[in-house]
Amino acid sequence: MPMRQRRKSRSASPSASTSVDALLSEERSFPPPKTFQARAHLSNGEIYKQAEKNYQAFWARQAQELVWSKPWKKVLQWNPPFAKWFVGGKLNACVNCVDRHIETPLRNKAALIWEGEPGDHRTLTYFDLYREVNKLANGLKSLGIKKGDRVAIYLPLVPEAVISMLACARIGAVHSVVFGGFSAEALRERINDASAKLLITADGGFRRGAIVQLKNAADNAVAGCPSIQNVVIVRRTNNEINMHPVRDHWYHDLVKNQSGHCKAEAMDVEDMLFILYTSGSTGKPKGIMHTTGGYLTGVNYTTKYVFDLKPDDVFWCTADVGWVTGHSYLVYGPLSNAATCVMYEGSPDWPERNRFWKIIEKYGVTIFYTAPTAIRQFMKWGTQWPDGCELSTLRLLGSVGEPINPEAWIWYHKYIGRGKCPIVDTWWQTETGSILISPLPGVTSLKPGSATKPLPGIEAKVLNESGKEIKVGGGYLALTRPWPSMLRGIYGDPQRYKSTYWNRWGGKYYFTGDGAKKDEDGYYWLLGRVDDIMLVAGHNISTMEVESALVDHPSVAESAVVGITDEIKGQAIAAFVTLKEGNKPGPEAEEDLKQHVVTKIGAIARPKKVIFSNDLPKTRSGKIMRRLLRDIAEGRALGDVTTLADSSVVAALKVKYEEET
Ligand code: 6R9
Repeated sequence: MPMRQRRKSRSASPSASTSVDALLSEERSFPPPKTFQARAHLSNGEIYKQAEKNYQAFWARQAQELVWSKPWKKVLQWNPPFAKWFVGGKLNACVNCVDRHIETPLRNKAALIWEGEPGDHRTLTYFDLYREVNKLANGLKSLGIKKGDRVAIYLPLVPEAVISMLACARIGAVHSVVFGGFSAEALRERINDASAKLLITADGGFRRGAIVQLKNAADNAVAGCPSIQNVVIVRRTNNEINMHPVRDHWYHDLVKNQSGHCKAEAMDVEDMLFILYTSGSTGKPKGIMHTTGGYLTGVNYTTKYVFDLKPDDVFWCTADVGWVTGHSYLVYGPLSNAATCVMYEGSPDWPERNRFWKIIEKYGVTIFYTAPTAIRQFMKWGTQWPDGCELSTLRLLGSVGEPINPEAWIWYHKYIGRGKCPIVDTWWQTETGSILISPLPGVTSLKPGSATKPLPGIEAKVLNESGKEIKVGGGYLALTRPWPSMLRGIYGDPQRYKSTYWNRWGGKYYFTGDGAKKDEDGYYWLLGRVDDIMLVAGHNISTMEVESALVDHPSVAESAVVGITDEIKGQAIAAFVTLKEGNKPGPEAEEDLKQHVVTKIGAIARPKKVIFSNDLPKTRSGKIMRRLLRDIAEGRALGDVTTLADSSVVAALKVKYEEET
């Protein structure tokens, strides 16, 4: 069993602590706006009842929304913890995302509206996408790629990233996308784990006006990857690169003379569609496997109903394709629904801090899906940036990746949604494939900070250590029956699949690793990873609750809270805090913040230390690495920092911490 889980199981289940109750009593409820509801796909709770009547029949109805080349025989074969959905069926993911639309008037609809960081711009219609994908699929075949082969993709956020994923899917190759911000070492480890035969990369990518040398990193990685036979390079930045005479091929040369038609493989429903590595905070990255039919059913269904997607929407999910959010809500979910997707290559503050709002204004974005870490960054920069932009096209906002603290929720609602857009706070994981806990925007009354309820078809429960359900109160979040887009395992390691997700309750339920609390209305409040629960003088306090209290203070932009060993209390609280621009750190500010937490939560949650810092260590997908903060706060040597977005942040923080304490 991995370290972090052993550590987790030592602490008792997170119980209802005063702070969440305080939050709940303060919270306001936001029913769906009447005008939104009037047009929504779903405007009452009927679908929940239908799904509960027979969940397998419900999922079968969702699967029927896809095109199948052969119908399935059996909806579910459940041999815990191994599930097969829509057994016997055949389909192709690329056909579902592209071909089926070009046989209709959707042929000329914009599929991807892409903007590069320097301001260049491309729009690909569904037909354009079809043509590009087919050419590349033929190109990959010409390099010997066949059904079942693994192809690694290491690209900036350019249309070729989407085209590459779909081209793999078309010929039945399994893609493994590695985020372009990862190092050569991280890329090498992932290529080798999957024994990928081919790598698709680029000369470089743009980030804050500079060129990220992707090809250099790829060369360094591939030097240690015996399985790679060919490397295909997209020309993006035009910087000089080394071309290996046999191994390397320019993308544009490869596709130049290929036919624009390539037969799509009829894939078995349970054939692998992709592997995606998720790092977690310790241990070797896990190659999460998703298969074709179940995954596509999950993302197709959730994109339509969670985002209330309509034919005229302009949908912008800001995630990179290197994360599961990019896979599910930039590629497979929206394209299988024939959506128009906005895609932006670069940084939100380039050349100015209003770049996102300018993009929304320019393309008339109607649905905007981003992460709390970005929202808190926008809060820190101030409202003058969105204020100057035309955001009136927006009709729905989404959040994913972390619990969104009520303060950030309200800010997002007020300054981006201008008070009229529902917010869907969507809880899910790389492992779950698609959104599982989320409001339905035309149905659910929202409570800021709560992901609300499991979607129709999903059964999630809050359990205690021994597997007993907690109807009202806190515990472990478990998924208590299979769902179509669930992971099918960890690549090459079935044992780790069992021990990581299925050991806690004797193989019966899937353990999410997250703590959650259910309130009297049956709403779920995600409390973060279970190893982020502190035990202070015998009370369970979630780091997220203290962070919420801190961010609630007008001077605070962001905070990360960790438990540190304390002789008297068992654990005490250390708070790392980033102040909004124009606020001064110092002993007075420290005392003020401690007092604020006492007022919001109670004396039990008073931080022992407040450490001011301009940056917090985050993974490249924006999640705060609390493990590293604990190392700093407890004076230990720093552990693995390879998945950090900026590793200098921790080193600087460590020095500062040691000076101050
Ligand atoms: C999609 C994604 C999964 C972990 C998950 C949880 C946290 C994601 C959340 C949320 C509270 C939300 N998480 N969404 N916590 N509210 N709306 O982020 O996948 O990168 O695998 O992370 O992220 O802790 O277990 P992944």
